[in-house]
Amino acid sequence: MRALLAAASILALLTACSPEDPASGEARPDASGAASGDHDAMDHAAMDHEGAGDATGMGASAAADLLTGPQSVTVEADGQSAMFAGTWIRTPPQGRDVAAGYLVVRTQNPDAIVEVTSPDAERVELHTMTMDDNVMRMRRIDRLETGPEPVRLAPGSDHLMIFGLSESARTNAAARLTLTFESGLVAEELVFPIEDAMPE
Ligand SMILES: [Cu+2]
Repeated sequence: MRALLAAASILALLTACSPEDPASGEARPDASGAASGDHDAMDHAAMDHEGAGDATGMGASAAADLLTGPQSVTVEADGQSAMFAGTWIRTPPQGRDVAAGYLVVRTQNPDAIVEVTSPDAERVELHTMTMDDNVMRMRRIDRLETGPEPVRLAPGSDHLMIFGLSESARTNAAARLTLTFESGLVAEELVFPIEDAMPE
């Protein structure tokens, strides 16, 4: 029964997603994933791949520029500091509350993001994307390594998956995300504007 419901919801998602997403053909539903109950991985695969082409839009130097720009946020703790910039969440399709979030992050010392929470969402997961038989697939990861080299979460690549984005966040066009690092560093309630496309 559960599998049946999952399959039904995926069909609904794909149907809802296709009209406004010309790139739908690039990410096919994963039949084997449905059998294993991995429907979360597909739920958003059906909606996030539209941005896959954006991934080449910014090089490492541009990412570094963002971190030294006026919009960057620095959080410090014992023996560690982290810088954040370029935070944004893609506006979910009409009637949906699942959205992908992006940012550039750098930590002074090697570290990893291990948990993300939000007062504006039911839950947030760390996701990555891989090519598998020429099909983009998403899967959840437990940690996202960071270090002195800027790490960029971007469409078509690693991202934050936000489930149950609140109505008030959508009304305010911003959500607050709290990122916890393995070192114990916590970045409290970073502001992620909700945008239709990657901000300039
Ligand atoms: Cu995802």
